[in-house]
Amino acid sequence: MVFGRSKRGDRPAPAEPVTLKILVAGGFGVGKTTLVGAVSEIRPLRTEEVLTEASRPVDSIAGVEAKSTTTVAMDFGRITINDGLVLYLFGTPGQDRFWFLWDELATGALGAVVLADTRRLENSFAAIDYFERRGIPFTVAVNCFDDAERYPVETVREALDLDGGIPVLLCDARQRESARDVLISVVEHAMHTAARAPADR
Ligand SMILES: Nc1nc2c(ncn2[C@@H]2O[C@H](COP(=O)(O)OP(=O)(O)OP(=O)(O)O)[C@@H](O)[C@H]2O)c(=O)[nH]1
Ligand SMILES: [Mg+2]
Repeated sequence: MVFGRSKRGDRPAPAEPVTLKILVAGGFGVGKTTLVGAVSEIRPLRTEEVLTEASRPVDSIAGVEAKSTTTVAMDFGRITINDGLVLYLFGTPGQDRFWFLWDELATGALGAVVLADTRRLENSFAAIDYFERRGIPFTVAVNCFDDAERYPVETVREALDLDGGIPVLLCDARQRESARDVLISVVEHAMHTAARAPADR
């Protein structure tokens, strides 16, 4: 009996998905590790260390009293948005003393999420400044903690003195769908920014 080659062999090899690097940044204890963990389809890599008594005067955990650990290097996760697009997520450390790691983490990033907590909005300024200075497109996502007052996104935009073109969203970093929407917003915003760039020059 003669076996013919199946038709399957004639199919073009599936195209490799585009992979993009996205940073998940923001102030101390704002929910970066939580977001990466909620959305990642692989077991996220975490670099958590226990918060010590000595750090209490420096790193306020007001509003996140259940917090017992902090990220000391980075979080890493992955999410497939569709057949053609995979995002690699890099969560930054939130404590100021780990700023020296940010440049390394930001290398090659397409865009970033700046997570914000309306109870400590001022903690977002450093991350916003960082991305503005380097021209890295970012979305601001307010992580709506249960006992935090809710504000309309336009109020948050004003308080953070953000450009009209920067997306501002409300999210729940614990919810996969919500976190996914934030990441899609970053990708869309970065694409629009890249598309506009040649005309601006
Ligand atoms: N209620 C509520 N708690 C949250 C939410 N997101 C995070 N948390 C809690 O808040 C605390 C801080 O979350 P993390 O994800 O560790 O914050 P982080 O930004 O990674 O913190 P650092 O790495 O230390 O800067 C944890 O105890 C979480 O369980 C949220 O959306 N709602
Ligand atoms: Mg963390």
